[in-house]
Amino acid sequence: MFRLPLSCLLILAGSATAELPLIPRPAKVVEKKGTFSMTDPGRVRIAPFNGSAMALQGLSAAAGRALSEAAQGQTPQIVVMRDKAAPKGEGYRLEVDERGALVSAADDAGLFYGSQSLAQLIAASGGEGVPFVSIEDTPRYGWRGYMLDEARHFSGEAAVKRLLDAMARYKLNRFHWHLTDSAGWRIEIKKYPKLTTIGARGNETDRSESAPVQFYTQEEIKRIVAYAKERQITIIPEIDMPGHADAAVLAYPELDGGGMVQNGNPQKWPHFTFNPAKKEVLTFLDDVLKEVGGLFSDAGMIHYGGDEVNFGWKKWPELPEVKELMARENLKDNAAVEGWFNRRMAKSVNDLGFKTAGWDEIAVQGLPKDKTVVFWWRHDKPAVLRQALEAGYPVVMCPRRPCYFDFIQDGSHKDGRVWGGFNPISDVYQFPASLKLSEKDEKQVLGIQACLWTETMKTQARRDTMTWPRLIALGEAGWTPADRKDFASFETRLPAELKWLRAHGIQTWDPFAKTPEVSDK
Ligand code: TNX
Repeated sequence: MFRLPLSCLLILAGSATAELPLIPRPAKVVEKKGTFSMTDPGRVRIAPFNGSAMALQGLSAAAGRALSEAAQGQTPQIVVMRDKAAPKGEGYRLEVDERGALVSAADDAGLFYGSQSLAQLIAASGGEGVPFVSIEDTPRYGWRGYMLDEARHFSGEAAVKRLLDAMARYKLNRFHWHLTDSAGWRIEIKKYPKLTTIGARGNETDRSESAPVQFYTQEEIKRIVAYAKERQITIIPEIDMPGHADAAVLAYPELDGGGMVQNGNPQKWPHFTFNPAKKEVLTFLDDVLKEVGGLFSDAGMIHYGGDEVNFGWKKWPELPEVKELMARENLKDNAAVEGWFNRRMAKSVNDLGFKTAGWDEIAVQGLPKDKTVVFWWRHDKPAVLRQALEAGYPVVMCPRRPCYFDFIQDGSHKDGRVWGGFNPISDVYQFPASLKLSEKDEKQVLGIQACLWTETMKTQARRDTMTWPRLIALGEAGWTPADRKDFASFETRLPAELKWLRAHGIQTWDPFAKTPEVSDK
């Protein structure tokens, strides 16, 4: 199909030895004798897709020079093409032989990931030529995610874009954006300007009047969503309700669910809910969801939180609106009110054309199975996961252990959570083997996700070093089939990635050199 000029440099190498420098490790690899090197002018032919510019850029960066599109009649050395017969569902085939490299895939993500793998091989070849190889690769899970809490401490556009670049490199495809919480409201809502003029002021560690407001304008959000899409990453926005609501209540005190804003200061859990029964609250949330839906129209779902309410805040029945609701709907207690609120807001989300995503508390609220996604986070409650699966919900698994990256990653670290243990990179890598999921369970598991909660993370350096390199391990755990995972092999491929991260302005903790932890204390 494509031929190389005779001038093409071919080096016949001995039998392949070291493992290919690919992270995540592909599903199937057959190495062959020989290597291929690009010759000038390094012509490529890339099928048009959303991300083809990124693919060309990635290959050029790997080759260390600008590669150019082959004109008609010219023979390309790299071809990236659509092929219905190639692996489906984000998969790709990559063949490298004496003619050059051929990436074929059935969808955009596959074309992108195949190009990424080739770029990694070219970059690592260091002028020695890319080994002849035949790769067939498809991901284990369709959901390979990372959640960033921007409410407690704000990262901002530049850091988020760097993060998205790195996520794409490790074939992570879902960015769960925790945009609201008690410490700050970080998304502009045109209808309610005080959410950002007041609600976006300060953060978890600075509540002073002089603290800056930090939030994303709708223009910035659109830009970031498009940036992610080019990298095959879907962004799922989270607007947390009915709890974690103090920033919104600070801006609009009439939304208060029980006197939790005191002296202008939001209180901590459990004093942090919207009034779940007040008409103005429901209208407000409907309006917010409408604007959010418009900004994230490709997200497929809106995450509405739902966490940490009923088991903490007991004063709802004292609110007149809740009293009236309980009488009208025959709701006997707090939990029943929470259920009513969940169903009411899920309907709004569904009516906007989105599925409802929520933390695992929502699994008992009687929401429709086909329109709801449950995020299992309470690692100490395996029964909750079981029950969500048995009820038929699709599940994203992000249990605190080992998926919460506000937990420390090394025994020598002091700043960060520990709960019957911590989250070393090896545990992240092995996840979810310890859960012993059946084949039937696996069908309902959408995938896995890491979550970075930022209460204790004031600086980008700390957020980076809590995230990396564990997120690389999560990437491989989410992509590579269970029988191809091998931590020892992963460790041999990791050092090159620490270098890549640093070269791209991202700090990382070094598990080999055991660099000191970056603490904000
Ligand atoms: C629990 S996870 C929370 C977050 C905290 C986190 C700290 C979840 C659904 N709620 O609000 O930041 O623990 O680890």
